[in-house]
Amino acid sequence: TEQLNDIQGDIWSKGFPKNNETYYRFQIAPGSASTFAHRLRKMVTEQPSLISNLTTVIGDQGKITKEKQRAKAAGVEPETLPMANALIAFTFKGLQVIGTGLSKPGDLGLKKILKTDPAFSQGMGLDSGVLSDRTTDLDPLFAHPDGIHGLLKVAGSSEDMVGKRLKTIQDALGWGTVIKDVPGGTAGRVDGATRDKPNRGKEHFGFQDGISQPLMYGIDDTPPKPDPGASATSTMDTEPSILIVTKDTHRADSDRPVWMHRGSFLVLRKLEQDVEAFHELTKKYNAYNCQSPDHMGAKLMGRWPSGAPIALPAYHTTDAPATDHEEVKEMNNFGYEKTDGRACPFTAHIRKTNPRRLDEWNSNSPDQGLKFSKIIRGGIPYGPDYAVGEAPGLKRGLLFACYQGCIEDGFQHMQRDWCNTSSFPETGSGIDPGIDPIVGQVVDPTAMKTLIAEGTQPLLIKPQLVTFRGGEYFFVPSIKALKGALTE
Ligand code: N7H
Repeated sequence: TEQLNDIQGDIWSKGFPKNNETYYRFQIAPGSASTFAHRLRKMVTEQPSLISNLTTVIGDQGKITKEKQRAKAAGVEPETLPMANALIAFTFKGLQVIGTGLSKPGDLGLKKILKTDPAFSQGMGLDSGVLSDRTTDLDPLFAHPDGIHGLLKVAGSSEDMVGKRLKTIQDALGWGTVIKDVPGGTAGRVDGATRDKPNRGKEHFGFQDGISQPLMYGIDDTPPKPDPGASATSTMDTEPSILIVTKDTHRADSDRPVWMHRGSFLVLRKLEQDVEAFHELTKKYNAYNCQSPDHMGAKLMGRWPSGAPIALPAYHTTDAPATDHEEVKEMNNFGYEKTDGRACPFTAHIRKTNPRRLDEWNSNSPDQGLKFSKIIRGGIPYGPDYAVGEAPGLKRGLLFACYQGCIEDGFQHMQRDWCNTSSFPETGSGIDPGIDPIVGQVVDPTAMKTLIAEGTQPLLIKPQLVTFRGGEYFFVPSIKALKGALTE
């Protein structure tokens, strides 16, 4: 319980009723670092419910489950319970500013962080070369030369609940004087919302999202951790230290200050989706051994729009998404044969980002990413739904957010070495499978190729389906650090 009370709740808010969400980016005003620290400590100590922890989020989930049961028994639609959860996170720049306001400057151990967490320390902008990210036409709030110091991520059951919680926290921290919106015209915010029924839970390409998440020993309903040397039973089972910073870590060179324990790194990316291009592409299904546009879409994604994995042929292809816990668990209980790309292409988005090869996962495979490249995803769509013949200029996409215990092993490894790398995963035939058709980013657009079916030509993805519009790396400290190391 002590641990759950100390970890910020949004990190593991599976099932939270997230209808709306805002990402508010702020700077600490010049000369205000110590006032900021004082206000933050006071807020977290005196109003502990404003920044959620895992216990509060799990409690909220319990209330929702009860409401669903009540509604089911009464044969009515469940009511949307008014709720919000908020998280606070900082960039490395933000930590540097906070460090100047502490009673003993230098205590944050920033030099150790620089060494252990280089991607976080330099920020996503300077990581663009590594990630093959474009650097033009970015959301100005991410591209501001003075950068971002902090982030408030607020999710809730309605726009109103989110707005109120954000305003309460902003005021407690000294909005306008102590903290300032990152300049850029939209009050520092970028907002997302789940799509309306019948597309609720689906992202803009029309696929159910949020199905597959790693399961943490001791926190999730997982089988007990196997004895040392014994094999794990599922590629979804995960050591908490892969997702949350703890004192035990697999990285021999890790030298993080103790205040970072029970925190996690948050990767935020605004990813624009070209829905029309996706539909145009899947019309070419005939040339790629697919039976229909839907079938080709499923091959690109690795799941049907319902969320059913195409690697499990017994599964239905209907549009009814998995709803209960057991169904979702079943949809994740599968693996891929190492050299077989027939049922599911090697480059399908969910195979590129989670190769699910238990044999190698349990061994000392040279790609240790199979074990350590895990992320908890918590994104939300933004922008209006796509409509055929719509006015030009409308933009939409995914506010992609993920948590991990180390950015180099988590998101960065996944994006660079898996999604953007044509030779991954190994096919056994000597043929490169290609780039992740959904989220792959490449500098040379003619390289944006992906192999859907053996015996066919690689498919050229043009235009790119998902375009990077800016993002940042953050650290989400423990509640204890918010009350102590970061604010004393
Ligand atoms: Fe992906 N999509 O909605 O089309 N993703 N993703 N993602 N993604 C997944 O299994 C999508 C992105 C992962 O365990 C599903 O929950 C879109 C990035 C991982 O089997 C769908 C974008 C990265 C998984 C999408 C986007 C990842 C996953 C299936 C951008 C990391 C779990 C639903 C606009 C670099 C894989 C599900 C597993 C699943 C979509 C981005 C990673 C439908 C549209 C940038 C690890």
